[in-house]
Amino acid sequence: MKLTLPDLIKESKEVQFVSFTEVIEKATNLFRKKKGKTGPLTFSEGLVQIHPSGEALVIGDLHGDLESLITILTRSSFFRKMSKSHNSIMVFLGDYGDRGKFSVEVYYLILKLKLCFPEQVVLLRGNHEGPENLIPYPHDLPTQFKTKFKNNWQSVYRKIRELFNLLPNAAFVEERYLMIHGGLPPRLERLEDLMRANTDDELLENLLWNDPNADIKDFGPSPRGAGNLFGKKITSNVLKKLSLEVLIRSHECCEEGFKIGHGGKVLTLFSRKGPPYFNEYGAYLHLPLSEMFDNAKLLLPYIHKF
Ligand SMILES: [Mn+2]
Repeated sequence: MKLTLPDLIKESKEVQFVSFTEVIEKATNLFRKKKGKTGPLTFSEGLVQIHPSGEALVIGDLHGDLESLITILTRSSFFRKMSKSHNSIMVFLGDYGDRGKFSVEVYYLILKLKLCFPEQVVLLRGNHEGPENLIPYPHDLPTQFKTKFKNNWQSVYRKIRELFNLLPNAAFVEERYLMIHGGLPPRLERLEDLMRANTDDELLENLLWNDPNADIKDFGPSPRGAGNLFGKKITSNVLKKLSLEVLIRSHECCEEGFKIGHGGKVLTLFSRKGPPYFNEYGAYLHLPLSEMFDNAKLLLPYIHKF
């Protein structure tokens, strides 16, 4: 029998050590072997190419907010759309755990989605899925694992960290959008450069941690203590070099669930609500992939607040 969205939600709410471990192991195997063109996506080392046809659901930071994830999946009807058409895809922009109470459930749900629709789901790496030498603070995933899995927590934690290292760092839609969790490094000459982020600590840190800034012209240190701030000039230079039009990223809380910066060249999406943040809305993007939009302001009709 085919899994439905209500089944999947029920499973994620009931997740235990055995089912969680199993889903991590299966997803790890999938990430290890999945390379090349399958359906609407082409998977390369660290980078996913999205072909410009069909539609995408794009989701920003979730940080353990299971309720918002369920709201998005239910309202967008994308589970049904993906079951019906190969050209419907989902892109998650990273930061699935920490902060919210339901990190385990959120990881379970998104990994299970990936296993159900391996050719249609993209799970990008956020700074909360970052390398072991750059752990965000606060990182309460270990505490949540201890509470839920008791003495078994360490083995699950080891496994999920291994999986984090396999998540792609970036995705792009030909001639249109670059999708990453944080932001742009100052020098990026071609899309292929994104594939070496796993062997380049500085590049990876920039991709996962950077934020766009309206006041800074060029590039400068971030108050986060990791990554940098990048200005409008960097955005326009890098996008031009990559022949892309708009950067779609998450990583920052937005009062309205989204914000547009750098003259419409950067769209930030934030898809969770509740403490420790104070945003009134979360938002997601329902993106028609074949249409050409060269400015995030043109994407406004496709942004859904909840
Ligand atoms: Mn982040």
